[in-house]
Amino acid sequence: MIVLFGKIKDYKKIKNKVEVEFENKKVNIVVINDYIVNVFVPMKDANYNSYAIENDNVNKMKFEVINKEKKIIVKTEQISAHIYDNCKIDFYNKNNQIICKDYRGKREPFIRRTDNAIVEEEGQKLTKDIKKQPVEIMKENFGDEKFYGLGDKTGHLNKKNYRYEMWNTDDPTPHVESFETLYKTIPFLITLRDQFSYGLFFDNTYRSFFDMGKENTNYFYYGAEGGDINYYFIYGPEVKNVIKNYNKLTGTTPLPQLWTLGHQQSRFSYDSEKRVREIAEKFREKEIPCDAIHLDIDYMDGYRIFTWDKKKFPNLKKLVNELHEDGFKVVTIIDPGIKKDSGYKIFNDCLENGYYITDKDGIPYVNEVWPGECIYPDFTNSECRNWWGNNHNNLINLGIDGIWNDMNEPASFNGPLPDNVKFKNGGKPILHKEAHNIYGHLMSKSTYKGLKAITGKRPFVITRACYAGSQKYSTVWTGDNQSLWEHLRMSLPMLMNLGISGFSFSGTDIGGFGFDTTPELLTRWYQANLFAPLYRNHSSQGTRDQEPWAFDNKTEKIIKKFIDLRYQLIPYIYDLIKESEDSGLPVIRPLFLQYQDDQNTYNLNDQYLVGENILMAPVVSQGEKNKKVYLPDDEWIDYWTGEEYNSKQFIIKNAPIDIVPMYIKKGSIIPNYKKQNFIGENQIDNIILDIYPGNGEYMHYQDDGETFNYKDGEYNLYKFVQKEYLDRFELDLVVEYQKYEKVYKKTTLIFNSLNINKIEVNGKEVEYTFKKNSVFLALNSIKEEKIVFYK
Ligand code: MIG
Repeated sequence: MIVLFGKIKDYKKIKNKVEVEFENKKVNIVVINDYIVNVFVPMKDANYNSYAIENDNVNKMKFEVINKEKKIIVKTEQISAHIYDNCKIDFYNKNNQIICKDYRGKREPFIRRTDNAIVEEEGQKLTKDIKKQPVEIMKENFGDEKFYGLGDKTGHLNKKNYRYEMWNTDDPTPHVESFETLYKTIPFLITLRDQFSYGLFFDNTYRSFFDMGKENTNYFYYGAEGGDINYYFIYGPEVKNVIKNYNKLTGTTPLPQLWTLGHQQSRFSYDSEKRVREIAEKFREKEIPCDAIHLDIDYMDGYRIFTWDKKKFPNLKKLVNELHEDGFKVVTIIDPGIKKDSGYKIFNDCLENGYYITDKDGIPYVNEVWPGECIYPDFTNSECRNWWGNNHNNLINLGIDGIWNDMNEPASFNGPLPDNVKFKNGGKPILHKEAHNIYGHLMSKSTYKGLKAITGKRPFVITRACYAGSQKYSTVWTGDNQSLWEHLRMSLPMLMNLGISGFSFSGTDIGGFGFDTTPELLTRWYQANLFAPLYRNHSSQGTRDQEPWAFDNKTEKIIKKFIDLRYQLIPYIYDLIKESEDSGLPVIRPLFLQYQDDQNTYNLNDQYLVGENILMAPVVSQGEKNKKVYLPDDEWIDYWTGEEYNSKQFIIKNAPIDIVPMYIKKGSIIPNYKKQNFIGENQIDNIILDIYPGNGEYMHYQDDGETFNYKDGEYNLYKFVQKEYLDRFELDLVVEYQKYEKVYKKTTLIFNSLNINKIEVNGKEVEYTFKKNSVFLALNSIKEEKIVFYK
């Protein structure tokens, strides 16, 4: 079906909405704020309820509607949408520059000159072209577009000239550049042009497609197999502003418990109490920090979710208790499939209450997953979601600290779920083809809410499948990567694109999941993902051991060095996640986010910024010992040597296996903790400020790292400001806000300069020491200090 809109006949302004009437169709242009306009054409459901956008974020807005000959202009303070016949819409900024233009021509795909039958007979994979979709939006390419976002799709940072498909898919073969689908649906595209940037959020849960100029370089388009034309145009001009506004729509990543930023160890599977104890003991014996151990599917009784195997784990409660005493948290996996077994309570409950999805005749739909034949809970049903959430009670009573959701694409071993499988969806039934891409989203939402209700703490949920907006409920990992250098390389653009697509809390399986890792690859992975908020080593059944000590002493020592460093820097990562919660900006950032005018950053796949202060350029190739590093427009200090570099240059950094190229922006103040074997090993009463002399400001956040009390104001905020003068540096430590009682008792300043003759604190000269290349100074708790470092 092709919508022929026809000519504009009339329009009506109703609150924030302009209803434009074309000859054949009514279209809603909704002004969300000065930067965001929603284009909604009801094709299926005029009263569409978004799964991604859950807050009622439409405030009353002032905007103009101008009726010109042949067009209607909807104009906010920042942008205007020009609406023409046939529902062609062009967006302009307030300087009247055209930002984004509907393509007026027809689709003209390139031709594949091939005989499909022969290709298939040879066993090669056919790349199928996308046919005309019932929902399709085409935009003109001006030529200067770079495309980012879309979550963790394979390939490079910049998606220009590539095409992807949104259909949550579990495909265990190695994820390579030619993959068009993966586990997640995050239909948010960021376009960066030479002078400005904008985002397009296509809120449609059907199988959908994004083509960034692959089939024809004159246009890009997105489309779906069903649903409505429903997209949000989000203007920058800064990419940061696009991201912030996208997060306003879909929600931000909430502040997690502090321990979740620690190192985590997983394996498919640690499948006995004995093995779990061995692993835990090894970490403590070797003093390699670790905060959590994950139990993969084999902890369960015949893969029945919410149960455990009494033979392999005769006293799980005791085990968890002991692990807690030793400073470990325990995370268990939960899959959606419920084993068809009349002696199994969860199955019976699900059946009795009708909490399952059905085939077209209303009979429970059955497919196979790990437990064998299974029924699938209907997460579109809120009662089912509550029930599901409550089921975690058992695990929480055992002391389980976090839940890892897997297989929720949903995956199935016996062919895909048919399109016509039915979901209740709160009285407005939908079919699988509409529900598929939100299955993981709703599962993790239900898990989050359940955990929150049961524990009162900030829930820790990890999910593999998700939809836009799942960041409110769950962290994500990128699924089954393999121990391949190619996958280490790809982990960086994946983390960066996830970050700018709303998912600040993410990670990849460190060391690689499938295939056997090598000492060098494992080490480089720990380095490259050093700041991935989810810092978890995981590997598949049948692969070689992959724990930090799985190889030789040298490898173990180097890995330990980096895990130690991670723990030192956790307060910096925590500050950044707080920023994610407040503004939506991610922890891991592509360089163009900060240096948008710098062309050298547009295709930088193997470097990232952590917030604004740390630049990482990990080695991601085997045997590489010299890394080309781009330093953008600021002055940078080599973290390892203290050498200073001027901006806007490429340098070669010598990076033997025990070094990851890491740079700190001049003027930075990086909060550190003392080394711990796990979060909370010692009461954290000492904050260490690692200071890189220059001009700069930093806000540091502190709270209990566990509860929601911070929402009631129980937190502390510190502001650190440093200024450089000819003869001195001045550092002001200020308590901006203080309602959390466990304030730091000690403050250690590391001033990274040797050029100091005298230090004064609040006008009084003080003693200090030199260590390596820095000055060390110990203070008590921060009240309001002015520290002057005389050159
Ligand atoms: O079919 O639970 O991505 O992390 O170890 C494989 C077993 C099922 C896939 C997950 C992986 C996990 C594995 N799971």
